[in-house]
Parts: sequence; structure tokens; C-alpha cells
Amino acid sequence: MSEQLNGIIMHAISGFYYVEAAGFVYECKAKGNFRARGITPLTGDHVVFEPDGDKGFILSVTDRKNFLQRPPIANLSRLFLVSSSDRPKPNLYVLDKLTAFAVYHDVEPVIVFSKTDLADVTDYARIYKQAGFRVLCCCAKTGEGLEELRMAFSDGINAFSGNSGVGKSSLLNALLPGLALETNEISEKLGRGRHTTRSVRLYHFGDALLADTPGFSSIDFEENGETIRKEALPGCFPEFAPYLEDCRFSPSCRHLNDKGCAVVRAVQEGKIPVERHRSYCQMYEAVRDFKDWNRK
Ligand SMILES: Nc1nc2c(ncn2[C@@H]2O[C@H](COP(=O)(O)OP(=O)(O)OP(=O)(O)O)[C@@H](O)[C@H]2O)c(=O)[nH]1
Ligand SMILES: [Mg+2]
Ligand SMILES: [Zn+2]
Repeated sequence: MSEQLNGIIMHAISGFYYVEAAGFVYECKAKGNFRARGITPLTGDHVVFEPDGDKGFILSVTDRKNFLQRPPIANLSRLFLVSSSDRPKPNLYVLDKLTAFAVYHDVEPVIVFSKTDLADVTDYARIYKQAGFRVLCCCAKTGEGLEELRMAFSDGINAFSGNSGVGKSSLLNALLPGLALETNEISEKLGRGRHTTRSVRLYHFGDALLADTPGFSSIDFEENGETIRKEALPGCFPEFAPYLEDCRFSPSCRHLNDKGCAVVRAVQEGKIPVERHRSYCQMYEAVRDFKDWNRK
């Protein structure tokens, strides 16, 4: 029998998988019929492969702790959701959706406001701090907040995610001098990014692994998004948790604007940020008529 090794996919691009094992990186292709089994190897996957010089073939993907479709990555511990203070301006609905998906997939969301040299982010930061998330305000240009960002990465896989042009690759470059990832001016005319980063790739950072990921535009985020069942949605807003039991119509309360809803009352009393509840209602509306058989 030929030799088999265990490794981790550091980079997946165009059908090639760069698998690291014992400090070496092997350029692998997937062997056998992965597609028929409905599995696409992802960056972050632990795999068994058959080495052949500096190349190899992936034989199997080890069971995943979790995986995300956007960004496509497996076995994620923490997701750093980056929004820039300006160019482009934060889109709280997109941020709240990403945050909900992270919670849904058992990934810890960390909220990052970047480019703090361009605009004040205090009001945005307050919303997410009040909701109970870890919030970091950083600037790749001035170095503000980079030390806290560095400290926030710990064991396991950490990934940056967010709209194109928010400065994900710039933050990685600031953290890992010598990396020199490509970054690009956002289009002045359109005020949005250019999709500079094209694939999900992991980098070593002390004991942690950090992933740069391609940004997305708000439009493709809306159109090809995965959905969260409406029954599961309240659980994806962790700050609702203390109130869910107290709803008069619990457990069937939808927590939208219902009388006797403890979540709505907490919003009115300023205990839950109104912006977060607004996003919840918008997400609920988007999935309310969605039946399970519609799910991909
Ligand atoms: N003023 C300012 N500009 C920044 C900062 N960080 C990044 N930029 C600029 O923002 C633009 C986009 O940065 P990138 O790092 O390429 O953004 P990205 O999120 O990796 O974009 P994609 O790879 O397309 O998803 C570049 O022109 C950067 O120079 C910052 O802290 N302050
Ligand atoms: Mg990038
Ligand atoms: Zn309720």
C-alpha cells in the first residue's frame, strides 16, 4: 500500500489543494469521486492524502467541526467580520446577517471596524458591544488597535470576512509584515471594492491560523445567500436569549412587533439595540415564506 499522510488544506484554488503536513506543502488534487459524494474539499479541511514527491492526491476529508459557504472554509473557530468606517460605509444589515450565520454555524463572531482614520466608529461599536460581541476598532494605516487584534487570534482557524474593499488583506499585511498580499484601491466611481483577493488562504500566526478571504458585494450576498430557518433565527441573535422565555406566546412568538413580546419590550427599554432588532425583522421577513423543501 502506498504511503498516506494527514494534513490540512492551507489554500484551495481552481481544483488544486495546497496541503501542509509536518511543515511541507504538497500540491494536491482530489482523488476519486468527491463530487458524487457531495463533498468539495475546502481550505481548513483536515485530509488524508497520498504524497508523490511534492505533489499528491487527497483521498478523504476528515469530519468537519463546521463549514461556511461564504467564505468557503472548514473547521473555523472565529470569524472576524470586517466593516470599514468609510469607503465603503458599514452596512449593518449585511453585518448582522454575517454575525447570525457565524452563530448558526457555531463560530465565534468578532466585529472589526477598520479604516478608523477615515471616520468615527464609536456609534457602530456601541451597538455591537451592547449586543455582547467582542468589538475591535483598527486601522492598517495608523496601526491603531492592531495589538488588540493580534491578541484576539487564538488556537484554531481564524478568518477575515466582509465586503470587498473593507481592508481585510491590508490588516493581514499590517499583522504579518513580509506577507505583501495584493490590495487595491476601491473604485472611486462605484464606491466599492474590486474583489482583489480571489481565494481563501491560511497563514500561520503564532499558534493560530489566519485566513484571508475574497470580499463580496452586497448584491451577490443578497442573491446567493444561504438561509437560516425562521425557527432558528432568534437563537442567532445571542442578546435576545435572556428574553425568549418571557414572551407571552413563547415558544411560538416571532419577536417581531407582537404585543406581550419580551424581546420587543427589551428593545423599547433600550436593552437590545434597535438596529439589531431591525435586522432581525428584515431577515425574518426574507425567510418567513420559505419552506424546508426550498432549501438547497
Ligand atoms: N484610509 C485607509 N485606507 C485603507 C486602510 N486599510 C485599507 N485601506 C485601503 O482600502 C483599499 C482596499 O483594501 P484591501 O485590503 O484590498 O481590501 P480587501 O477587504 O482585502 O478587499 P477584497 O480583497 O477585494 O475583498 C486599499 O486601497 C487600501 O489601501 C486604512 O486603515 N485606512
Ligand atoms: Mg483582499
Ligand atoms: Zn417574543
